[in-house]
Amino acid sequence: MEREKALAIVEKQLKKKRYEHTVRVMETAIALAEHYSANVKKAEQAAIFHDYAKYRDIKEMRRWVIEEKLPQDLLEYGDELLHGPVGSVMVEREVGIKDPEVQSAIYYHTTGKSYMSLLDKIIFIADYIEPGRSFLGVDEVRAIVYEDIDQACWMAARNTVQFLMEHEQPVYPDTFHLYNEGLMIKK
Ligand code: DGI
Ligand code: FE
Ligand code: FE
Ligand code: FE
Repeated sequence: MEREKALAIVEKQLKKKRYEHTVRVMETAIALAEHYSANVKKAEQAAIFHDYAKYRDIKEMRRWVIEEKLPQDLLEYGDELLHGPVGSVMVEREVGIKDPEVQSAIYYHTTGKSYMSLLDKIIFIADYIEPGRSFLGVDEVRAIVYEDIDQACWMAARNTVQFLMEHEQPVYPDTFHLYNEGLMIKK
């Protein structure tokens, strides 16, 4: 699908601020894909659609989780986690995007997971470091992402776990798995 056509489709789904975020995630993901020799067109498409479901009705998303037989524990960790997994199915049903690599990157962009593909990592970290983000510690991640994308993803997971725990929010197991994986590789 043409970039302009894809952007026009998501623009209808998103508020202005979120659409602008999406364009920055796209630019960041393309730069990372070029740097790491990933599939640039898939990175572009996954980035454009990563937040496709962000503003869908929560009840509707919960229904998709049940009817599409997504992991039912998604219903217990806070509604912010729904838009990735549900979005990965919605883009197939509503837009016709049927590409397991692209859909996986959309699926895991919020939580990450262990054993991410290169495309999963690019979308996960592009969403975290795009220039509009100001998370505590994000500059440290930006400084390393072109040298070591695994370390960058690990730092993002660590920062997110820390943030969620400080606010006594539940941490989804996939996010912990990404955090633990980084420590085990570093031995
Ligand atoms: O959709 P975006 O705002 O662009 O970014 P995102 O998809 O990374 O979503 C960020 C939100 O997700 C933020 O409110 C924190 C939340 N989040 C990320 N990881 C976890 C999480 N929430 C829970 N409960 N558990 C997690 O592991
Ligand atoms: Fe998101
Ligand atoms: Fe994120
Ligand atoms: Fe996003």
